[in-house]
Amino acid sequence: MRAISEEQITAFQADGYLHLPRYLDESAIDATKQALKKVMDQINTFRSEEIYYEDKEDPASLKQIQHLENKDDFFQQLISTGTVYELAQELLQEEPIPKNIQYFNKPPKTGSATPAHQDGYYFMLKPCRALTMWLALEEVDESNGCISYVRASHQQGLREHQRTKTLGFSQGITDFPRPDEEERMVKIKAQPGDLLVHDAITIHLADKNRSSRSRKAIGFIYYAASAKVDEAAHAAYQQKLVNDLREENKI
Ligand SMILES: O=C(O)CCC(=O)C(=O)O
Repeated sequence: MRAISEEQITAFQADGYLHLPRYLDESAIDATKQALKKVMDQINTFRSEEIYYEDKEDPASLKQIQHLENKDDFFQQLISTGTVYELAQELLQEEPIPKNIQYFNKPPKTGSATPAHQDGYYFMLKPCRALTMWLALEEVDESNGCISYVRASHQQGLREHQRTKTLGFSQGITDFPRPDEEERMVKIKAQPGDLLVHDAITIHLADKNRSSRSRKAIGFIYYAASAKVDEAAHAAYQQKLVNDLREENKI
């Protein structure tokens, strides 16, 4: 059975993103939250470069956990089998390679903005064929940092990026926004279970969380099997980032 329609595939190809309301039902979201709680219970055993806090000294400011697939089998299954994996296959139109399943939060009042970026910049793939999915675990709107996409930006190639001060989103587009990009920006409000999908070249960003609610989500990264990673460049980039963050006392 197809996860989505032909029209949705066409829209994804034209716009570089897709919003699938209530893609996962309430019971799937509950199961995800429970598995997340199990992961949180072991948080002290994870390497510091896999957990980011807005303020390292404040456990309530947890904002990101990397590689949930290695921390609980539930997440390994979620990214590599079933409806989410099948959707990745339909949209990539080839075999998806699951790479990372992440927890994202923007804690109330303190969750910082996500700078405008393209995931492909740090994926370092040739060709740059990959996609990211973003599953809302709670209500997300303009006040708590909903995701914005620049429509059709994936058709215009990768842009220059530079280091930002934002932990977890360390790269931002140098010359964003270009004149027409504000008009093409689409803010996506989401309900729990909504799934957003974007191409690795699509420009996206999110505001900070100004509300007193949290903003929890799960991110999935898939590379296309035909995309080859520049392993040496990627490893050097990751190592430099970890060294910089340690030096800055952020992790
Ligand atoms: O959660 C966010 O604010 C941004 C997520 C993101 O950039 C991504 O999933 O690629």
